[in-house]
Amino acid sequence: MMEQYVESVGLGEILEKVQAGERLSFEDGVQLFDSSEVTAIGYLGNLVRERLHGDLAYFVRNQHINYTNICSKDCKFCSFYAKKGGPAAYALSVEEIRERVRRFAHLPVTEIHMVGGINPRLPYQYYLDIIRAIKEERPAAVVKAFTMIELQQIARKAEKPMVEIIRDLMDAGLGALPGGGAEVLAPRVHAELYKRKLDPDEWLETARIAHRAGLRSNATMLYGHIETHAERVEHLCKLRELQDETGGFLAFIPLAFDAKNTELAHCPPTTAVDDLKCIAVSRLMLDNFEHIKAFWMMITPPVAQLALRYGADDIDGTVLHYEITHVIDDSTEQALTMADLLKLVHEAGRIPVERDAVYNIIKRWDELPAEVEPPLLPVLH
Ligand code: V47
Repeated sequence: MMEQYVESVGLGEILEKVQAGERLSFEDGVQLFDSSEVTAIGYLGNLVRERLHGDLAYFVRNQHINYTNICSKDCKFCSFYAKKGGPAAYALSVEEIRERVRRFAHLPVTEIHMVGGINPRLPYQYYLDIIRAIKEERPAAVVKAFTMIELQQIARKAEKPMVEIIRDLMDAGLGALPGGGAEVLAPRVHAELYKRKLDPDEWLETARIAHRAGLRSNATMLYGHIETHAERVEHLCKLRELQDETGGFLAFIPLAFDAKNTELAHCPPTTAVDDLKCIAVSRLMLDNFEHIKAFWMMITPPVAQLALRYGADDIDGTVLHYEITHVIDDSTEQALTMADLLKLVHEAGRIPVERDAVYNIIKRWDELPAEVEPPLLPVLH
């Protein structure tokens, strides 16, 4: 039935490739994004998702820390960095970072996700000290910190080669890299939106060096602004190529653009159809990525729930304190308790699996518990 429907909407050849486990081409990716047949695209994404993960859906209990919002890069899509009329400038001291970790010491957090702006005043030692401080407060947690552009800044401050600072950071306790800063790996988008940051080749080269040094990372794509469908697919193909080479990527996360308080305020919000297509097409194109994450905070919990049937196998988790898009205006603030999260996953016909930052499995929730212990996790602020 479903197969006939997929063929009838012109996606028969792609279906055959997916069934045969064959790699999709650049043109296939563009055809998928150009199609409005989101149910057919989701069916295809789900075939791959279930082949890889069956009914499992992963989540993590994490805390986000943004160590500074001072940034010299002036990206047009960003509402987080301190600018006139925007949020007040700050840079957390090592002690303040310790405090932030201690604030949630009673909760079973296994991942600390830490990123910040490119703040030229922070010395090399600071980056090592903040990692060490977090590890002292939470020795068992994986510290997933610093995007490729931050690594470049850290290397500049250290006046050392990238590979050496990566080793220093790993010695201090860095366990993985988050996927931010990739934006859209296409020269036109780089020139128009984030020209002072790493260009696509530099981002990929930094990821290559990190992966070769044994540091695994995620990768993101910021969609829903000026990018074309072809540029999205270019982004996915570049990541797929690097993954063939290094195998260092853990998860891919499409990030829905939130235009509020940015220079691109005229961009309409992304739609559920586009959010679901991004999930499904990335699942289909990134045949060498194990995990596709639906970041519920950006696409809303209901759409993230559907994403678990469109290609996503991961829902990020009980994010504590997210500032990148929730700093000035709280109108989009959402809350998801641990009980909400388990219900959401279960209702989608999936089995919630708690994992750490590098996908070690912590606990499988085959049945929904009557009560969740330890306490329900609050989310955000
Ligand atoms: O690189 C910036 C994006 C990223 C906006 O690795 C925006 O598990 C939407 O990378 N609207 C940082 N997005 C966040 C990030 C991330 C998030 C969740 C999980 C993981 C992971 C990584 O946020 C930036 C940029 O691409 N961003 N401004 C905005 N207005």
